[in-house]
Order: sequence, then C-alpha cells, then structure tokens
Amino acid sequence: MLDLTIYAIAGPQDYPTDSIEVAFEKMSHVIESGVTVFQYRDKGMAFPKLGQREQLVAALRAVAKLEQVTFMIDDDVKLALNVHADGIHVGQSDLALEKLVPQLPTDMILGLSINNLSEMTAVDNPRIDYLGLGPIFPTNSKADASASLGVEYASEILNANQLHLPVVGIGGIQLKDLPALKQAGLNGVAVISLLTQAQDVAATVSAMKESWQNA
Ligand code: TZP
Ligand code: MG
Repeated sequence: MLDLTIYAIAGPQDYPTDSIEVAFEKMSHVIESGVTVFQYRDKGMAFPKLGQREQLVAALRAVAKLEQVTFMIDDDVKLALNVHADGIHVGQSDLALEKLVPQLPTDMILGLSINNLSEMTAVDNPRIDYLGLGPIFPTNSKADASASLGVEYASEILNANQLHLPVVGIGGIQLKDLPALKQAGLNGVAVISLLTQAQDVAATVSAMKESWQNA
C-alpha cells in the first residue's frame, strides 16, 4: 500500500555546490534514511555527459528498490517509464492527464499537485492515486510556487476531497509543523529542504516519524 507519510523530494538543483556524484550519494542517503517515498525532481539540470541523467536516476531507482521506498519521478513520463519508476507526479501545468494516462502502465502510481480549492473540486480522473497540496507555507525550493495556503485554508481544501484521495502536504514544511498538518487531515508531508539541507538526515527522518505518529 502507498505510504505517503514521509515523502522526500530531491534533484541535482537541491545540491547546487556538489558534483553529480556527490549529489547521487546524498540522494541515496535520503532514500536510505527511512523515508516512505522518494521523488526525483529535476528542474532541467544540464548534465555534463549524455546519458548521465538516466544513469543517475536508474541508480537511485535501484537504491529505492532495495530499501523498499516508493520511487516517483516528477513530470517526465519517458524517464519514469525508462527507469521503471513506481510512479509519476505531475503539476497542473504539466502534461494534461488525458494525454498522460494512456501512456501509463496500469500499475504505475499517479500523483497530481493541487494549489487551491477549485483545483481540488476539479479532481475527477479515476486514475489519480494521490494528491499533493501546497505550498502550505512559503518555500525557497520552487521558483514558480504560488502563494502559500496556510493550514486553515489547506484544511478547507481537504474538506472538498470528494474522491477521498490520500493527500500529502508540501511547501516550507518544518519538523514543528507536523502535528498541525496531521490534525488538518493530511496523509503525509512532502519536503525538499528539510532533508536536503539537514545536518543529519536519518535523525531528521526519525524525528519526523515520531512527531507524525504521536500527533
Ligand atoms: N511544490 C510546491 S512547494 C515545493 C514544491 C516542489 C517545494 C517544497 O520544498 P521545501 O524545501 O520543502 O519548501
Ligand atoms: Mg511539474
């Protein structure tokens, strides 16, 4: 079953001062640190060598398989299919679902981002497995992020979840926010900087799990 509790997202842009080899080591470490989902999100990184991107992602995918971590790809269907990812995540302005869905193997997980109430009420594609809702708080990790929702508006949006899809919150989430986000009805938290910039990734993941369980 899809466990969205600790949903880590990262890509080379989150390790701007590191070589691709070091970025790989750091992303592998995130995957091995107890997260339940890992999403590879690459915002147009220009890799030095042809084929390096797919090699990197295939290697991360292999680590995720060993760790039994659900492996998602942001936005890139071809890449998701090539590395046999568990799923693909798309935003509102990415490839339209009517075009995307026919390309997906039936067992591939499909996630969709929503950013407001009208996008929640518009969710009707039966192929969608979960939603990402945000940004809940202001974030520095997404250049084109829309205005932050706040927990109160996020709960209002969750009340309009007519398909009862699992929903993961995203955007500026810190450890201290987890209890309020769980109480708001979210099924998990998606984070970039909380883990990519953590001094101790495994300790941060453990603290997140503990906070979530006890909330
Ligand atoms: N989508 C909405 S906010 C966001 C994405 C990809 C960035 C989340 O990153 P952080 O560092 O956890 O705020
Ligand atoms: Mg996108």
